[in-house]
Amino acid sequence: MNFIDEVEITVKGGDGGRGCVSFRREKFVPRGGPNGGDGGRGGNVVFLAEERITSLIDLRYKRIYKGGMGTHGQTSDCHGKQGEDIFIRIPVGTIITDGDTGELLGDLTKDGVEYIAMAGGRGGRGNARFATATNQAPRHAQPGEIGEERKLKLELKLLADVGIIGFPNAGKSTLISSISAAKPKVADYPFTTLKPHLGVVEFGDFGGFVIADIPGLVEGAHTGKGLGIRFLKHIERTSIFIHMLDVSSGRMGEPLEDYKVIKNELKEFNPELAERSEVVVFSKMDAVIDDPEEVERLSDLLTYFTAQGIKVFKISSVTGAGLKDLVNYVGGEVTKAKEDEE
Ligand SMILES: Nc1nc2c(ncn2[C@@H]2O[C@H](COP(=O)(O)OP(=O)(O)OP(=O)(O)O)[C@@H](O)[C@H]2O)c(=O)[nH]1
Ligand SMILES: [Mg+2]
Repeated sequence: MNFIDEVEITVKGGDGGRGCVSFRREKFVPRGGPNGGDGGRGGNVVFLAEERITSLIDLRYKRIYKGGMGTHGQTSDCHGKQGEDIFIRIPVGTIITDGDTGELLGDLTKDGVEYIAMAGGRGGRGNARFATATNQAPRHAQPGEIGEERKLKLELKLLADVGIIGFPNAGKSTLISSISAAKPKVADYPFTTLKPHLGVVEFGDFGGFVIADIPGLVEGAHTGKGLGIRFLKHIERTSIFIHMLDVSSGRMGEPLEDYKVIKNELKEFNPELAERSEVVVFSKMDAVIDDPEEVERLSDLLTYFTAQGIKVFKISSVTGAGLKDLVNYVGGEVTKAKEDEE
């Protein structure tokens, strides 16, 4: 699978170049002073967050990143050149922690943001720097500082405003492909979606909101069943969930059971997620047959949620019914959440 959201790597600052020992030797100047230049600083290892990078996959294949070495100082007060900085391109939303202590070092949440993970070693000073009144001909210079090394853990947590959750086959990917330009695979079997997808939904005048479709959850997901819950972290940063329930006639099992199972899986993963604001979506309304029993079934279901103050939207991604209302409501909630943040 080409979606990797956790890697461990080692970064090492470039070694500093060594300082030079040398003396001026010119015709008719019998005892020239020291003129050894400083060594160059070692290169830094720098992370660069870029929107077009969507996974940490590239870091899977290369585990050690080292800044370039500074060149040595030279005679005639020539300083060494600075070592080359190494840039590691990572997705926006990557969290960097110390691999040994777990200390949080950086959270790169904006496109174009840089983070210096390890600075290069200093260049050694050349002997020209050591001349004093009492020692006009110093015969020593400093070695360059060796670049420091550090283990880092990188973890990608996608940045989305809205997360779509639900059982496999509930119609999550169909919804995101109906309201955004994202085109994840849609198919009539569970676990079609194997990695998170992001889509931008046009809304209001702030450039829309970002919605995330993640693989379906099943009972026991927190113990690793199905695709497990490792994708849940990608909706941890959203402000609202769209909880999708397949309400079509003739489906296997009960929508309400699905709902409760997923709530429980969320709680097992992170109790805070089970408390996050959500709207419930009755999906596949076009596939509900017109029959009094079915009408009653849906109205009971609706009553259950409204009694708890949970807003319900009835939609069909196939006919487009209800999509506008859903987008308007969710967009409004996202806008409010953003204003609260500011
Ligand atoms: N009739 C009808 N079928 C739908 C609708 N939305 C989705 N489907 C169908 O339901 C099936 C599953 O849809 P997906 O969007 O792949 O479901 P998913 O929730 O993303 O599934 P996973 O990725 O496996 O978790 C597909 O055959 C869709 O065509 C709808 O509004 N009406
Ligand atoms: Mg899907």
